[in-house]
Amino acid sequence: MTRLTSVLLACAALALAAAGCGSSNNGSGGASTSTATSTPAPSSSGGAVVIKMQNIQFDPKAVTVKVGQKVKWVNEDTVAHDVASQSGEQIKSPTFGHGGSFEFTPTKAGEIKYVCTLHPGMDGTLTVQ
Ligand SMILES: [Cu+2]
Repeated sequence: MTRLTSVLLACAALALAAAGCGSSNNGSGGASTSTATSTPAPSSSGGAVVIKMQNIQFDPKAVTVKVGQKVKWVNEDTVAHDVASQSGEQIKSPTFGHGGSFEFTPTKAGEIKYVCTLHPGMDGTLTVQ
């Protein structure tokens, strides 16, 4: 009896917890304690857009972002790089080495052409919409 009772109580508690937690309009049960707020995509999914610095190149070389959307350059080379705009909104990062990164958030629409000042030919374009 008591065991059955406690099982029932546990079920009720779980049901209450589930209902209280996160079922707004789909009561499909399933004890999904999902913390579905992770963003696995490295490119763009609302968060920062990542541009790799790899093999003395920006990858991807041309990126389109929205105003206010963060852009993050990540140095995956063994040599140091920087980010400096040549036209459009001003960007000037310090020089940073392997594993380092630099973030920039555009505040207005337009095209930004930028380079790594250390490596001729290492350039990219940021289109801000
Ligand atoms: Cu460079």
